[in-house]
Amino acid sequence: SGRDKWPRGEEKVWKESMRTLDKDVNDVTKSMVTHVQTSLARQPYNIDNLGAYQAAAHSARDNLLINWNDTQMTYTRKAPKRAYYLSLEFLMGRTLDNALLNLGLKDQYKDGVKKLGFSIEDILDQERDAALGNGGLGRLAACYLDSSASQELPVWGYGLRYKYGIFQQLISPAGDQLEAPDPWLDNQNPWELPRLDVTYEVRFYGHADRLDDGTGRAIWQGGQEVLAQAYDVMIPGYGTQTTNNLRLWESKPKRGFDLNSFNAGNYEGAVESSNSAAAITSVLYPNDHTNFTVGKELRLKQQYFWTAASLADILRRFKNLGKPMNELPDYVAIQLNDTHPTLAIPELMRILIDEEDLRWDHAWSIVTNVFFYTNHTVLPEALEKWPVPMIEHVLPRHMQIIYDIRTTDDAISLADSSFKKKYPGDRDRLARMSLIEEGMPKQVRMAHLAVIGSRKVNGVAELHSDLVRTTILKDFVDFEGVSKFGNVTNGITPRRWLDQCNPELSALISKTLKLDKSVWLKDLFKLEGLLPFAEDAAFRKEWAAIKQRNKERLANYVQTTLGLTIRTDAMFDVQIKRIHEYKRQTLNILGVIHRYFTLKNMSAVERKKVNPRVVFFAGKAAPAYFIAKLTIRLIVNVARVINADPDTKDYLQLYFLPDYSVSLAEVLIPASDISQHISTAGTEASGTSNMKFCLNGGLLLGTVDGANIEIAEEVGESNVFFFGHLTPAVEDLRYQHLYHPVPIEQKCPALAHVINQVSAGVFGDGGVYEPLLNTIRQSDYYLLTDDFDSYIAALAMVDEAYLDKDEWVKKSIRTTAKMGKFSSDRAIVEYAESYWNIEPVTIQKS
Ligand code: B1N
Repeated sequence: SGRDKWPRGEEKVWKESMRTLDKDVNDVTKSMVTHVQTSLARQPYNIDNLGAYQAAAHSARDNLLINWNDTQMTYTRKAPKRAYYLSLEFLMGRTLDNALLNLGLKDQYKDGVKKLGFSIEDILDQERDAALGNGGLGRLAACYLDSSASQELPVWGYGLRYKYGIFQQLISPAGDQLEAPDPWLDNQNPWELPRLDVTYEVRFYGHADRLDDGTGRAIWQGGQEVLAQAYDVMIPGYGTQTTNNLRLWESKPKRGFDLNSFNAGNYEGAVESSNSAAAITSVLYPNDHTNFTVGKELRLKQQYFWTAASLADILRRFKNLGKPMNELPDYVAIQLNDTHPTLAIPELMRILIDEEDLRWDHAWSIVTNVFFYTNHTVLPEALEKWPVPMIEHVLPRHMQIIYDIRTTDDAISLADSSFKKKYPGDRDRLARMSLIEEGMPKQVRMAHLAVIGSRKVNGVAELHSDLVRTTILKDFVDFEGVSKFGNVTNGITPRRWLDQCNPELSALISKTLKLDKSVWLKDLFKLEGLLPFAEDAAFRKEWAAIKQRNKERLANYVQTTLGLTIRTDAMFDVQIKRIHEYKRQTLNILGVIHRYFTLKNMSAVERKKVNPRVVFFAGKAAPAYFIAKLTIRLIVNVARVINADPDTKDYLQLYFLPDYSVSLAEVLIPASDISQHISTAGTEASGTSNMKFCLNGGLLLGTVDGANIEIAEEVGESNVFFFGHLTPAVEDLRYQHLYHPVPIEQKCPALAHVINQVSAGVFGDGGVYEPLLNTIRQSDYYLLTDDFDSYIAALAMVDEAYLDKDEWVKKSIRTTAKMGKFSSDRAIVEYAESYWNIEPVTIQKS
C-alpha cells in the first residue's frame, strides 16, 4: 500500500543522495578512507595491509550492492522464468579481484590504493579463500555463477554457509597429511549480507500420520525444529549490470535455549538443543567420490536442511506472483548439482500434497517439470545411498513419499502399468531400477530418485554422458527414451582462469588480436585469431617470456611460503587435484621414481643431454582415505631423497605443495609447461583443470578420458600427449586381473623394479607403503600395470618435444587458441536454452 507513494520525501533528494558507482581514483580513495573511519572504526592513517584490504572490500561491496539491488528489483518487476542452482559446494576462492574486474574498476582501485600508499597485489593477497567445496564439482558451481551473471541470466545459487570450509592441509615431516580447521569467517566476511528477515523453520524427526480422507495427505509433526537463516553473496557479471545472488543458509536454534531446563538449573541441557541446531552447518564434509559419509546422519540433515530452506524460499517468491501452482514450471527451473539435493524431489511432493492440497498425479507432473539433474561421476562408490531406517527416523514423511513413488510390488511408480506392459515379468530389471536396494539395511538409491523426478538428466563431458546412458542409467534410457539424457560439457570462466591469474598473457592476447579484453573474454572463440601468430617468431618470444615469468612467480611463492629454492630453467610438470586412486597420482610418482633410476644409471655426460624437469604435486586426501594419504607420504619421501641426491638434483626435482586451494591453483596453472590428467579411462567424468592449464598455454599429458578427449578434438591430437588403454578395454582388463593374473615382473618389468625399490626402503621404511603397493600387485583395479609402459613412453615424447623449443611454443599457442569451447559461458547458455528454458534479462536502473 505504501509502495505507490514511494519515495516518501522528494524524489530529487533521494536521487541526489544515492550512492553511485565509483568512477575514478578519487571516488575510490574517498570511499576507502570513509570505510576505514566508519566500517572499520579505525584511525585513518593507522592501517596495515589487512585494514586496507578490508576498506577496499567494503568499498567494492558498495559498488556491487548498487547493481545487486537493481538486478533483484528488475527480476521482481519483470518476473522472468528463473533458474536455481542447488549445490552443496561453492568453491569461490577470493572475491575482491574478481569483483573489481567485473565492475570494470580494477585500474581505479590499483591507482587508488597506490595513492594511499599500498600495492594492490599486497592487498589482494590478504583475502582468505572461501573454500566451501572439495574440488571440481564445487569450483564448477562457482564458474557457472560467474557465467550466469555475465550472460545476464536470472540464476540464483543456493548452498550452505559452512562455518568451516575444506580443512587446511598440513604435511608432517614424515609426510603425513594433517588436517586443521578452516575458520574462514574469523576476519569477518565483507562479501556476505546477513538477511535477518529471511528465515524458515525446518523440521527433523517426529512422526507422520497419513489422513484417511483419500487425498493421500499426511500430517508431519513433533521432532526438532531448526531455523534456516539466509546470507546473501553478490555475484557480479563481467561487464554487465547483472549482479545475481548466491543464498547460503545457516542453521540456528529456533529458540536461544530451553527455558525449562535453564530454570531447573540444568544449564548444559538448556543449551544442548541449540548446539545441535548450530551443528548442521558447522562444517563441509571433506569427502569426494567416497562413501565415508554414507550413514552419517549429520550429512543427511545438511542435505535436507538446505533443500527444505531453498524450496521454501523459491516457493514463497513464486507465490508472490499470484500464479496457480501448475504454472510453477513456467517460472522455476531447479538444477540439482549431483544427487546431494535430491531430497528436494520428495520435499516438493510433500509441500504440494500436504500443504497445497494437490492430488498425487498433479503434484508429480509439476515436480517432474521443475527439476534437472546433473550426474558428475559413474564411480560406483560415489553413488549416494541412504539407509531406509535412517530416512524413516529423520524424515518420516519423506520416506512415505519415496515409498509412494514406487508401487507396492516393487516397480517404480511412474512405470506402474506401463512398466509391466513393456517388460512383463522382468523382475531382474525391476530390482535393478528400484528406488530401494534390497539388503541389510535397505537403501534408497538417490540417483534413481533424481532421474525419475527430473525433466532432464545430463553428464558433464561427451564420454561421461555416453557412459551414463550405457551403464549406470541404461535401464532408465531404455524405459524413458534417450532424449531425456543429454550432455553439457563442463566449462571454466576465462575471467578468473586467464585474465585474473595470468594478466600478462591476457594483455598480450588483447594486443595481438587488436581487441579489448572485454570482447574476447565474452566470446572465447576469438582466441582462434592467435593461430597465425604461432608462426611469428617475435610473438613466440613474448609468449615464452610470459610463461617464464609465471614460473618465476611460482618459484617466488614457494620460496616465501616454504623456503625452498626451485630452478626455473626446467620444464614445469604439474598434477594438482584431489588425491584419489582413480586419478592415479601413484602412476605419476612411480614414473618419477623410474626417471630417477634412469638418471642414476646414466653417465654424467649422458645426463647433461637430459632436459631438466621439476615435478609438482598438490591436492588433499579425504581424511579417512588411507591409501590416498599413503600416496602423499610416498610423494613427500621420494622428494626428500631425490632433491638431495647430488647426481640427479640438477635434472629432476619434486615438490608436494601443501594446502591446495583455488588461490594456489591461480599461481600454479599459468606456470605449467605440461600438466597431467591421467585417470584410468572412463573414470574421470570431465575434469576442469585440464581446460585451465590449456587455456594458459600449458600442454596436456593425459589418458583418453573425460574432457581430455574434447580438448584433443579442439587442439588436434598432435598438440596433446595421449597414452593408455581406452575405455572399452577397461572392463576386460579388470576381468583378466582377477581370473588370469600375470605376475607383475612378467607383465611390466619396469614397474616391478620401481615397486621393489620402494618396498626395499630406498625412500624410507618400505613396509609403510605395502598397502599402497599391494593395490597394484593385487587386483590393480585402476590398471597401473596395463598403462605404465605407455605412460613412460608418453613422458619420453614430452621430453623430446620440449627439446624443440620453437615447436613447443607453437603447440602452446595453438592450444590456447583452440580453447573457445571450454568457456563456462558456452556451458551455461546450453543449460539455459536446452534445459531451463530461461532468457537473459536486461537490468534497469533505479
Ligand atoms: O565433478 C567435476 C568433474 O570435472 C570431475 O571429473 C568429477 O570428478 C567431479 C561427492 C563429488 N564428481 N563427483 C564429485 C564431489 C563431492 C561429493 O561429496 C562427489 N565431484 C565430481 C565437475 O563436473
